[in-house]
Amino acid sequence: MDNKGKQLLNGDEAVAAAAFDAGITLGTGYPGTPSTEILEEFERLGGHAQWAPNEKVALEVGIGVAIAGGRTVVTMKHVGLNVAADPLFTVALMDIPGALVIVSADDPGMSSSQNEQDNRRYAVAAGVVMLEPSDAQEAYEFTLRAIEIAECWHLPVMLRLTTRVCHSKTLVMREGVSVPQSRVPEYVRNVSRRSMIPANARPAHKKLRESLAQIAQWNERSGPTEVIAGSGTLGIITSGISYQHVREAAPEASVLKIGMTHPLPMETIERFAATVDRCIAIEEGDPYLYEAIRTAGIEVEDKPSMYRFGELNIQRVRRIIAGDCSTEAKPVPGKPPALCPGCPHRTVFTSLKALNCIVSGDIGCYGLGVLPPFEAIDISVCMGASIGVGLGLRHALAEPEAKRVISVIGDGTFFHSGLTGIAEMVYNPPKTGHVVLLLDNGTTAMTGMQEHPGTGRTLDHHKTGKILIEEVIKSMGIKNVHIVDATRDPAAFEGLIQSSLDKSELSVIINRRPCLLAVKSIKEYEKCNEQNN
Ligand SMILES: Cc1ncc(C[n+]2csc(CCOP(=O)(O)OP(=O)(O)O)c2C)c(N)n1
Ligand code: SF4
Repeated sequence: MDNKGKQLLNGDEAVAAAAFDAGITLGTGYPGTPSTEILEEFERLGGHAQWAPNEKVALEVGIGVAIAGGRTVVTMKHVGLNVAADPLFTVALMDIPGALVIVSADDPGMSSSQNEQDNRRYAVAAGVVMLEPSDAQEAYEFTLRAIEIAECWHLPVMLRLTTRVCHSKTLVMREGVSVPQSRVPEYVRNVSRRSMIPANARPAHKKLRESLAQIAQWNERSGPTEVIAGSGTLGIITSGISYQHVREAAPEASVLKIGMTHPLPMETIERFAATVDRCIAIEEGDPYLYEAIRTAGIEVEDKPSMYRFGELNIQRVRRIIAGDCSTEAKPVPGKPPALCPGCPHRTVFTSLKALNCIVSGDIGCYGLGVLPPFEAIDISVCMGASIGVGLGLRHALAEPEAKRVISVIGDGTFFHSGLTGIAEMVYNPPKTGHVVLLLDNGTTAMTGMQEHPGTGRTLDHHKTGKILIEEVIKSMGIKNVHIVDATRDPAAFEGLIQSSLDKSELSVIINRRPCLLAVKSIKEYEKCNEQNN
């Protein structure tokens, strides 16, 4: 396939194209809006991509590839980096000869996330280089640059995208195979830089700080920083998608666009600030640039605090420049999200509501059970939390209330981070026992029907090892394991839930019925796999 020339791509597709053009050895990650399409597109282009059970495992696999000298891109949404944070902080200290590019797709405005965290903070906290593209062309170029930087410094590089960059299309000039192909992966032993016991990690930390100081100097001289000369009265320091809004909102302003946001090119910033009468940092989310610049003793204005929340747009940038803190017009309310008609989760929430359960919920389509008409979920924190939170409630509440507590988790989320919740349940069982309701709809529906270790199919839907949820749960020591389909017999389902709640034992009820929107594709994949056997 011709991979040169101009193409209309969104940011996710552009990262995938760059990964393909750079001959990435393996793309790995975990689905999560707005990052999911990167690996799907990479695979569609002909790259080798796979879904890991969660982001931590994805990053660990990526570390292995890069230690072997290969090139890898590891993709996740912003909250996924919380899951992967443990290996992230340590791999930053290591010497990794291959290219490890970690894509964090942040979601300012929370269009499909449970929080609005700004992962630029992770780059600083972990000491990882970060590049921030402002459109799809830069998403392409910065992916290639991230590979170069990673291989030059033997360090991981983070690529921070945000929703608008991920999902907005611009023309992208693809270079074809532009970065020299990485060396053929081979294992070269370097224990002191790869085995992070304290004796090795102490000097490694010093080495990392030295490297970051050198990279900051490189960023001053050759980094992806752009100055757009304009008026001497107004200067704007910006990065990522905010740059596009700034150019439209204030075409007359002088602009400093920073492509590498960690480590920052502070001397360049100081020189720029000195050329303008008024200098403002305009950025989505946290006042990351503002705080760093002020800490360096450079005069710069922050956006008013009301603009810390949600995405920026041209109108909001105009208001920031004007210092306008009046109440903003409310966006036209869209159609509220809802479970599809015929969704297997529907009957479940009708029953839980009728039984007056205290529901410790989780993240997935079934999270919509919190909204009318069900209003059946009491708590949801993050992926996998339903079981631990439910157990905590059971430990703390008096018996009659404790026996109303049920944890509800999906099959995808179970493999992501529910397994350790079951381990906790068996290891530290509450006096009243506990009931977990596992909604097995045969897919990761919420993020667009991705495969997971329980489906028995790989990212490209080919047959692979399949983990049977019930067998795992039984082998972990749960005796009461039931497999049901609530839609077929809602009354029997309700009866089973109630009798399980009444017992002071541990029970897992697996409600197995495929996601209505996935049934057709699942049948086709299975048929195809059977024919190929
Ligand atoms: C740490 C983290 N990674 C990824 C996501 C994105 N995400 C939201 S729900 C979900 C999985 C849902 O799958 P499942 O539990 O099977 O429920 P379903 O949507 O199929 O009902 C994912 C991956 C997230 N919210 N948090
Ligand atoms: S996509 Fe599937 S799981 Fe999600 S609401 Fe629709 S039918 Fe239910």
